[in-house]
Amino acid sequence: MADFEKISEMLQKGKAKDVEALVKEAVDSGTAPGDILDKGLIAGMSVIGEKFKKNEVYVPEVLIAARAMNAGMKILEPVLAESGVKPLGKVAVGTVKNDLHDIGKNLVCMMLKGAGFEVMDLGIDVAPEKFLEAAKNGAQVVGLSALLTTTMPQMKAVIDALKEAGVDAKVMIGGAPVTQAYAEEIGASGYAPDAASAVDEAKKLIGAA
Ligand code: B1M
Repeated sequence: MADFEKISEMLQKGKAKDVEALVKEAVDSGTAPGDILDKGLIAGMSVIGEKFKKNEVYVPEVLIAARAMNAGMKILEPVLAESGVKPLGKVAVGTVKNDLHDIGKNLVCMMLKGAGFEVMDLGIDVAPEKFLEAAKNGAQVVGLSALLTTTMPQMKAVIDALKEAGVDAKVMIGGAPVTQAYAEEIGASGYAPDAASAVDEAKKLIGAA
């Protein structure tokens, strides 16, 4: 029987090597990969997400936990692909055009992956056409990050591009200067103030909350 608690605990402590070894052990012992993901890795990352929301842990701890998550995922991903476990949904995330800030965006990607989403990381300085393309390629949620007041209007440009093309994807926005009021003003489907809330919001937007 795999020790899910231990996987979760080591992930929260950011012990990448231990997580990798425990996941390998669990896979080798024939544990269902979906269980290793849900009860071990995702369970651990959820605890980190909740603590991050409450300011009980900070960005460095989240990054270290995410690195441990990635170490486990490296072992688990091929097994999951073979076993046909479906991701929760597909989200494309990027920092908007003319904006080069990516620390928050990376955290959002890690948390979404940690929650079981398939994440297309579009990078920084992403033009509206690239977000549109991602939505056409199956992203149910398009996630936009902006850190500059001068680049926030790019979020509206993405929403307009999606509308014009008649593509029905939800748009979730976030970033230090972004607010719920701004999301409402530009017609975004959702807003999240931090990376852990981005998971809740994405789940809500695809009807999985
Ligand atoms: Co820049 N910068 N910066 N910068 N920078 C800010 C944003 C600024 C507030 C600093 C300041 O003046 N006090 C200011 C913006 C002012 C404004 O517009 N109101 C600023 C400026 C002016 C600039 C330049 C213009 C400076 C210059 O060159 N004169 C320039 C612009 C470059 C460009 O983008 N074109 C610039 C450059 C840079 C660096 C390259 C040096 C570096 C970025 C490095 C990198 O990202 N790889 C940088 C940094 C590090 C910052 C600060 C210090 C920190 C940003 C950060 O990473 N925070 C920032 C000051 C600050 O915010 N205190 C500042 C940590 C991160 C975890 O938080 O990104 O907010 P954040 O993400 C959070 C939430 O917002 C949310 O979740 C995350 C985790 O909880 N979130 C989402 C983010 N995206 C989300 C998406 C979602 C949901 C939630 O859904 C999709």
